[in-house]
Amino acid sequence: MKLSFRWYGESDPVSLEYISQIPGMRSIVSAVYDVKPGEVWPEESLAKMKKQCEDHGLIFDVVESIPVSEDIKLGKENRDHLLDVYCENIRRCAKYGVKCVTYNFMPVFDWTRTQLDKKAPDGSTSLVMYWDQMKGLDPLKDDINLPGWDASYTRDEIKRLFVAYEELGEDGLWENLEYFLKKVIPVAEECGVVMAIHPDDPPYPIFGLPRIITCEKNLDRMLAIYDSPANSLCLCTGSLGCANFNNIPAMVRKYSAMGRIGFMHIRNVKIMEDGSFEERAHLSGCGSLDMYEIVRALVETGFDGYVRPDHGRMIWGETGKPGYGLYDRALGATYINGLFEACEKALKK
Ligand SMILES: [Mn+2]
Repeated sequence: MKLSFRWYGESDPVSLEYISQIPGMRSIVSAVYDVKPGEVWPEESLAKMKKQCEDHGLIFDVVESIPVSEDIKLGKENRDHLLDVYCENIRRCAKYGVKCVTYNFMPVFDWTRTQLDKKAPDGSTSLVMYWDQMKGLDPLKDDINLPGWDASYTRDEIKRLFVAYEELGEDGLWENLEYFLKKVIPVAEECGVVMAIHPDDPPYPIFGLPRIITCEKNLDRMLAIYDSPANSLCLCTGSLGCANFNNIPAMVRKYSAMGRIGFMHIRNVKIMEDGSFEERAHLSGCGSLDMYEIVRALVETGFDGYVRPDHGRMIWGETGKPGYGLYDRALGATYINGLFEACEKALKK
């Protein structure tokens, strides 16, 4: 496996120097943040990112994400233009050494939490989603201001999007994903890039918006649309794992054996009795997921793709971007290294 770490560019309070000090760290996962979604990424930005990483002994070879415009997801008339831009961005990333591009196909917003700094008894804070804080909220009536929601939308725009997705429904979203894949994957194949779709977070409908990258049956369907190693998964254990119906070690084993996992996001999550969930420390004992079984599944199937610790808690007084502090993600990386070393040595015996 290739150990990686997400970095938000020069505005990230976590420096490349600090990231490079994490044992075994190899790759930087980043994106171009200085243009709007739907625009072509300047080559200078990619060249600069590559150089900055190299200066710290790191490799910039994973992009997270090239965002997919709502108009592509909705199948609007201008999608062909937006897809041309999308493909051009894949080509440009490849030119600067990128091997894996992550994206998602979630309508309107990327992820849903009700609080970003929920304090645990030990004083650490993390992201949580509690159903009792979601109940009664209606995006068509209320001014919803949940963390993770794109604040650039006006209330009217949000309402229009909700209506458009209601009309589109799950079937329509599948059709538009198919259209996207059939345009994009051949380009990725041509330039040696693996496209890795991130599952919906959480993996079930929120406020009636359709969600399709949610479970084994749907992942099978997504991979079958375009049968190529370039059409792969970013298997996020925490996103799929906040629903009890997903058996994460079994899914990891299956898709890794198929050679269809380009990127692993490894983190732990605790599912509560009512389906609410809390992001927890990476250690198996801290959440609902068995991290040892997840890593064993990867090792035993010969996984050689990218791995990164995903969201961490805020600990030791650190402040910064919720989920993306240095300390707890570095602890996660070290734990992941330990699991891999143990599983690899056990396999050789
Ligand atoms: Mn993730």
